[in-house]
Amino acid sequence: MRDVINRLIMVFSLIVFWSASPLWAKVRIVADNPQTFTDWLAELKTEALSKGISETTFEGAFTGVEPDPKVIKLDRNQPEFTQTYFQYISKRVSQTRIKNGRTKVAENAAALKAVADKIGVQQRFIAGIWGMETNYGSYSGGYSVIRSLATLAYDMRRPKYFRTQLIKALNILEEGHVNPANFKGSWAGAMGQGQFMPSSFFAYAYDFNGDGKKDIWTDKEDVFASIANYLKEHGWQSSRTWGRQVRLPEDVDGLWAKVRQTEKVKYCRRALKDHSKQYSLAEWQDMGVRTIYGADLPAVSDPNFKASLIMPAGPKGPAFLTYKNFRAILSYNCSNFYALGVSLLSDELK
Ligand SMILES: [Ca+2]
Repeated sequence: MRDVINRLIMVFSLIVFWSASPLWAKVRIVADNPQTFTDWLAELKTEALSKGISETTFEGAFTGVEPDPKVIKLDRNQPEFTQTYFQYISKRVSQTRIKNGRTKVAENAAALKAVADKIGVQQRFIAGIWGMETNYGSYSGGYSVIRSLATLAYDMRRPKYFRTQLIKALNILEEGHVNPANFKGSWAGAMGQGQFMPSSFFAYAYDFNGDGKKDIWTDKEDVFASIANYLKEHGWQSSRTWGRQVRLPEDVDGLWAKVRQTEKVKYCRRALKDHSKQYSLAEWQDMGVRTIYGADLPAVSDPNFKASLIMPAGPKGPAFLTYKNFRAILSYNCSNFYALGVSLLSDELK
């Protein structure tokens, strides 16, 4: 028996050693699919043509396209999220980004105002997402959307998800929203100045200037309207803000024990598991929570207006009450650091 166990331990150790070794990493850079890319592409073509993609669009999109080893490498080596809250915020909401943001907001004042008025999302939040996603459109990724998505769809890690995105990307070309030469995005296929995946494009992108194209790559009005529409469709309230930094009563642990979430979080778990239960501002006031300046929390007449507490740097760090709009920002990217980044940047762009 002991012999068997020892043998099992040895086999297990070898597996662990092999999977952690750099040699393995090197081997794995090739896409993980027993089918050749050519055969795979032929099957994809049949599917695409049955879904309304023309032969011309398909052939145009795939001429000379091979899987991109760089994309596979990036996909395999996504770093663990090890930044602390303060490291993240100081980098993402830097003085440079705030300063650039004020310039960009001033330069695009007319377009931002027109979009904000029509869609009902305040300008500073549109600019906040724009700034966090692509540094106000200055960096939206230089990868070919088709090549990246084809690589990830051909590879076997999440083939189904990326195949769907790839077909939708072909639909974008088919409908002529973007010049194929400009069809660029992040290595994972997030596109344009607001970094939409192709499925989000069809759900939320917005043709604001009415030229028949949802141009989230080069048309500022379309970019802003698409970001705003995304938030709006995820429950944005134009008369409210994201939340606020607050001062907690002395017994933080006692408060947290009382308010912490005890039910199972059903969506955006990665972020919402760290939120307290939701209470009205009057209830938070009763529990001793005040504004960061020590004043009473504002009185809100709407009984459905609730807020949840987060402490992104732990009980000794800053505390925030977050409102419904904060959850709309989380729908863009399910990360409290990200949503706080957008929120704090927006506050600076008021
Ligand atoms: Ca347009």
